[in-house]
Formats: sequence, C-alpha cells, structure tokens
Amino acid sequence: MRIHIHGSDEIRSSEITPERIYMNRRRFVGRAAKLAAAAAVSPSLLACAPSPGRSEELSDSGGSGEAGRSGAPGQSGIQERDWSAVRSELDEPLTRYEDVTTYNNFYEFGTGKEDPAKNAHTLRPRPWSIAVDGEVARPAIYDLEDFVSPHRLEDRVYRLRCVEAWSMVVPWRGFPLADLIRRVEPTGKARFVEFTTLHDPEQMPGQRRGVLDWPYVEGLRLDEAMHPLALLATGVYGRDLPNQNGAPLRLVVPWKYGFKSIKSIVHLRLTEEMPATAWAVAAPREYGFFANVNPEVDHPRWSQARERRLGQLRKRPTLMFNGYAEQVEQLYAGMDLRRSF
Ligand SMILES: Nc1nc2c(c(=O)[nH]1)N[C@H]1C(S)=C(S)[C@@H](COP(=O)(O)O)O[C@H]1N2
Ligand SMILES: [Mo]
Repeated sequence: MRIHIHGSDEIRSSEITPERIYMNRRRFVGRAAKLAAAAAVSPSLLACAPSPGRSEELSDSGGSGEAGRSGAPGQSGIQERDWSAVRSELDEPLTRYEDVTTYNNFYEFGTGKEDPAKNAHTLRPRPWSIAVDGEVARPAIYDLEDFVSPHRLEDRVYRLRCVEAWSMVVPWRGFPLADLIRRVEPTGKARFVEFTTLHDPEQMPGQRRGVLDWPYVEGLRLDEAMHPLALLATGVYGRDLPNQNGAPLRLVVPWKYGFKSIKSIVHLRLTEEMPATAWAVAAPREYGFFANVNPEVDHPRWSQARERRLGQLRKRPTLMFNGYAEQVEQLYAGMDLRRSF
C-alpha cells in the first residue's frame, strides 16, 4: 500500500522550530506592514471596526517571543484588529501570520509542510461554486459570493491542534456553519454533514499521487455541525484565505484534530449515513470519524498528551477537546471516547 501515514516523519522534525522561520522574520515584517496597510482599506475589514489600543495585548508574547509581531505596530490591519472581541476568549498569543501560511497540511499540494505554500498557486479560488444537497429542502449550487454574502463575517481566534502533535492559535474569519445549515433546511432524515474538497489534478497536482483516496472528504454529525463553534472560514488574519490554507472556503472545527477542518470545499451533503471520511478510510485504526482532541487517547504510534505550539520551543499539555470541553462535552455525553475516537 502506498498510503502516506499521517505524521510518520513530521513528528521528529516538528520538535524544533524550523530555522527558516527565524531567517525569514525580518524580511516578513517589512512585507507584513505593506499587506496590513492594504488590508486597512479593504471593505471586508471595514465591516469589522478595528479598535486601536489592543495591540499591547497581542504583543504580549507569553514566552513565545514570536506571536503578535507579524504586523508592524502602528499599522491598522493585522495587528490592531480587536481580536479580543471574538467569541472564543483565548488568553494566548496568536501564531504569526507567516507560520500560519507557510507551515501547512494540504496533501493536494504535497505532503511536506512547506509544499502547500510553494505549490498552491495553481489553485484558482475564483470563480468558485459550492453545491449543497442531500437531505435538505433547498438544494442549490451557489457562486461563492452568493454562498457567503447572506452571512455576517466574524473574526474568531481558535486553537488548531493537528493530530501530529503541533498546534497554532489562529484568527479565522468566517460564519457559523449552523447558519448555512439552517438556510438550506435539513429534512427530518438528516443526521450527518459530508464535506468534499475540489477534485481537479490540474489545479491540485498532489491528486495525481495515490496518497489518499481523492477527493478529500470529511464529515460531522449534524449536532456537531450545528454547534456555534463550528465555523466556515473564508479568511485568516482579516484577509481572504491564502490558497495553502484552503481558499476560498474551509471548515474549522476547533475541538477536533486539524484533519477534520477540510479545505477548499466544493460540496456539502446532508446524509442519513455516517460519511466515509478520507483519513478514516485510509487508516481506520489510526483515525476515527470523531477525531475529538483527547490527551488521554494516544495515536497508535505516538502520544497525544502534549503538543508543540508553533513559534514556541517547550511542549505544552494537550487539553481535552482542545480546551473547548465546557462548550462541547455535552455533545458526547454517554459516549465511550476511547472507542469512538
Ligand atoms: N483538503 C484537505 N483539507 C485538509 C488537509 C488536506 O490535506 N487536504 N489537511 C488537514 C490537516 S491534517 C490539518 S492539520 C489542517 C491544516 O490547516 P492549515 O494548513 O490551515 O493550518 O488542514 C486539514 N484540511
Ligand atoms: Mo493535521
């Protein structure tokens, strides 16, 4: 079998912060200032009034020495956005924009962490259409703009915990998945939501290799999908998603391992049956449908008790449900979290 097992060689190399991140830092700061200035005049940013004076908070790097410095102080845009106003109240520094956008998992563009940023320029995120069908009263095919425009975009800072034991803190921009689901009116039979990534080897050359059974598919139980923390993201750091982060539309489910947060979505289907999801099909012993972050249930080949936050050297304990237990644990009441991993 030619299955590339998730994380097989990433763990060791991810113990240390890549030198490149430090090497590129100075160059990035100059570029970020320009980007931030550009972002300040974009209409989508104006919709979420930035509040000056919070940058101190973001600059408090909490020992990381990295986060919160991805934009130049005094520029509106990345740095001065009032990220603290988001729903999730994380008292943690943000992972730098450069790390969020150059250290990625997106196997459609290669299996190395730096491959997506290098290769994803072949993806054309506009025009883009998204089909919503299955057990819904209002199936439809939307242009991206029509899909997104009825919703008010909000910025939310979430932890992202990859199953490979690294993590980030990311300010996403998007809208609750629940709002989209309500809009299409699920029938009484709907129990799950299946999500599918674009399948086009011309745009996604990694799909020419049998790493996974393409296209990438993910799924949630309907009640998980309706949870207010589940987000359909169109942006990060107040700007449109870069291709490598799943442009133009991706899922973000912060209490689950990162592989649930499927990128570059073209199809949502409401179903009666549990969807066959890409990683659970590829390696069912290692990846379950639920994939809730759980420090007590180890991956068969490594511990999930601790994680490395990008930009920080010391490992930290992994939190139950990635720190969102209070909000989501009732979804799993009575479930055996060891069996239903
Ligand atoms: N279509 C698709 N979606 C995907 C992946 C992928 O390979 N293909 N990788 C997943 C994994 S393993 C993680 S950790 C996150 C990473 O998101 P990021 O690169 O924006 O940090 O995307 C997830 N979504
Ligand atoms: Mo991941």
